[in-house]
Amino acid sequence: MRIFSSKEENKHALQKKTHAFLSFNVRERAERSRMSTKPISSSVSSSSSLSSPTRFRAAQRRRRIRQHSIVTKASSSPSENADLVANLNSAFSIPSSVSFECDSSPYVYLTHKNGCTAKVYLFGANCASWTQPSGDEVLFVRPDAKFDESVPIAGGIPICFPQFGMNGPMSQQHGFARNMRWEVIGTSADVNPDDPEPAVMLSLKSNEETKKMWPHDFECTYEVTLRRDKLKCEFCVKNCAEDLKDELEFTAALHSYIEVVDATDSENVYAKGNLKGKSYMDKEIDAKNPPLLTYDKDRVTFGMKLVDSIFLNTDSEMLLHVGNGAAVSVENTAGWRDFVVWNPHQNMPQCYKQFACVENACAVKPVVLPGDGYVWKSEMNLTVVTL
Ligand code: TA6
Repeated sequence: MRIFSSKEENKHALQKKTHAFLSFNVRERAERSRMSTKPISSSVSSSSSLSSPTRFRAAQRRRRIRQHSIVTKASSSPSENADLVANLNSAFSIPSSVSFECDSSPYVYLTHKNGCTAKVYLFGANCASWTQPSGDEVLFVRPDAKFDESVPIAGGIPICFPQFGMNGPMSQQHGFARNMRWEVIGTSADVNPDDPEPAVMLSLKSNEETKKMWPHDFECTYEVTLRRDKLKCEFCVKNCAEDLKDELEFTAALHSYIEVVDATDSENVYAKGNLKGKSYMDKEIDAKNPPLLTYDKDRVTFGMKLVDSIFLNTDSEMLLHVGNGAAVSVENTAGWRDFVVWNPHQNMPQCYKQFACVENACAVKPVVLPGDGYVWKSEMNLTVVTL
């Protein structure tokens, strides 16, 4: 299923040393201020487009960031986790907006003034919960999910990188990013008290372990921002090779699990987009060599059989109607190309009625990223829409 693309085709999502990749600038500043316990001024880009220097400086003044660098160790003991959480709180917590806690595994808890919350585990940088002001959960975690860091968290928003499914050189389905502990490199909250927008930035850098599986120098950053009405997920990959010609090639996805009332209720639960006449790969027919077909409807329903489709080069938004008069908009605001829609049907009889995955992805054609500081940026926004 590997299809190679030229540099030219990926150009729109690649940028070099630009303000659109401020997560990396933040990281660099964090390294310079290592061990400082004082918050320092900085900025995180919230825009998918390039900012002019003036706009950039204005954004810097508006936002406050706490940053630092604390190296974390996967599968730590409960006391090590408790120490880590204490250190993370002293370095990164922001009263009423950002705190660190631990159940079986450490996570950051974001709270918006309007009552929304999000919970992002360091393991896999998985945003496993996003609640509305009403307390309603938007995401779904499977009943078989483990939080002991022995396997990827089965639910929430796992990050598939550096390959989606088996589309890449690795034997590990969906790559290793969802199966490693990420490092916290910064938190922020807007100083405007009416619109605090708490955010956390995490990083995963190549190391000995990743190089055994994928022999490349890279750094990923993932920034989750809790907006008044949106969950913004910005995933970036930097090629750390010195040579421009030393390209990174990867496939990736944000594998969003979204809760629905009853997936078998096809009148009220379905994924809708501008799909009619579009190309898609149907993994239900053949998971290893999915046929390339043309979709003849504008919606995907569930409940009859396994649904596992990759819609190629799609429009930027799909709506998942969840069955209670609301829909979740899954919007690609930068970088992604495809949408994956998945419901396991009887492969998961205990939970398939309760969720569907609608995923922003570069699932088929790999991103090709030159070396010498080039960065690929993607951004997904989830919004609950009342119909
Ligand atoms: O995104 C859909 C998919 O690739 C399916 O093919 C299915 O395997 C699913 O992901 C779940 O994968 P996982 O390894 O998390 O069980």
